[in-house]
Amino acid sequence: MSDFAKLAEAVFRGNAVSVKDLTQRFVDSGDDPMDIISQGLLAGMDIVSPKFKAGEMFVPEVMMSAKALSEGMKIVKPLITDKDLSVAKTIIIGTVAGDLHDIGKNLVVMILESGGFNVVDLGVDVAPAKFVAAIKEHDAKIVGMSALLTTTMLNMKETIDLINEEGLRDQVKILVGGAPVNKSFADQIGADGYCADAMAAKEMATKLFS
Ligand code: B1M
Repeated sequence: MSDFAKLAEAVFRGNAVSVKDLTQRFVDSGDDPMDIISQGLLAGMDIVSPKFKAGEMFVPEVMMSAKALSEGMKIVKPLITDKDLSVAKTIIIGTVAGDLHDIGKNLVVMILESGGFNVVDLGVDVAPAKFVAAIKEHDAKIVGMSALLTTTMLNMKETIDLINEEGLRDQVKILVGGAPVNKSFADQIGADGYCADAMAAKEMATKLFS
């Protein structure tokens, strides 16, 4: 097994200690940070994604892999130059106003980051105006919203309405997700896509950016 494959394997296994150790060793031996990310860290998540989709891995295991990956990313990210990071790949995400659930949203954030996206996480209980301000500040092309309550999912529409009113709708694609949300609701409120899970969010974002 090549050394990068060992790093990918450690990510897949969710072994954060090993990921940190191997990543640091690659950095110390002068490997290109982008190679460490693409051939090691992200390659590990590429093993996870299809297994999660196929029901061969479950949420806690995926979260361990994503956490392990983020430990490696913490080491290499400061070494990446601006030219490596595409600003066009910025995604704003948050749990909508009135809603404090963030486990699923955090998983989505980790998976999107593992896909190489620059994710601006606004946290929970995010008011429509805060989404709008973040779109303007980061010149984002994708906005992701999460809601876990049947009451707060209505705030997704409030947010989309404000994005419309502010004249930003043509600039952004809007993806929604969360347990009570489905495709028909997403269509009804004028979102561009419904994501059943974190992998779907990554796939849709990848498609929208390509
Ligand atoms: Co709450 N809660 N909760 N809760 N809670 C639910 C959602 C509920 C279904 C439980 C129940 O009654 N059976 C129910 C909602 C009922 C309804 O609306 N019809 C409920 C309720 C009622 C409440 C309170 C009102 C309870 C109370 O205080 N009386 C309260 C509300 C607080 C508030 O938000 N204002 C409340 C509080 C809490 C806790 C704080 C205790 C805790 C949240 C902790 C936290 O998030 N930090 C909590 C939890 C943990 C849950 C359950 C048990 C689990 C949710 C979860 O984390 N799932 C939940 C019951 C359930 O769903 N079985 C429940 C795991 C997570 C990985 O899945 O979030 O669906 P999920 O995310 C998935 C996808 O949906 C998708 O990808 C994720 C990963 O694959 N996805 C996205 C999610 N967001 C996305 C965004 C995207 C794309 C995909 O953007 C592009």
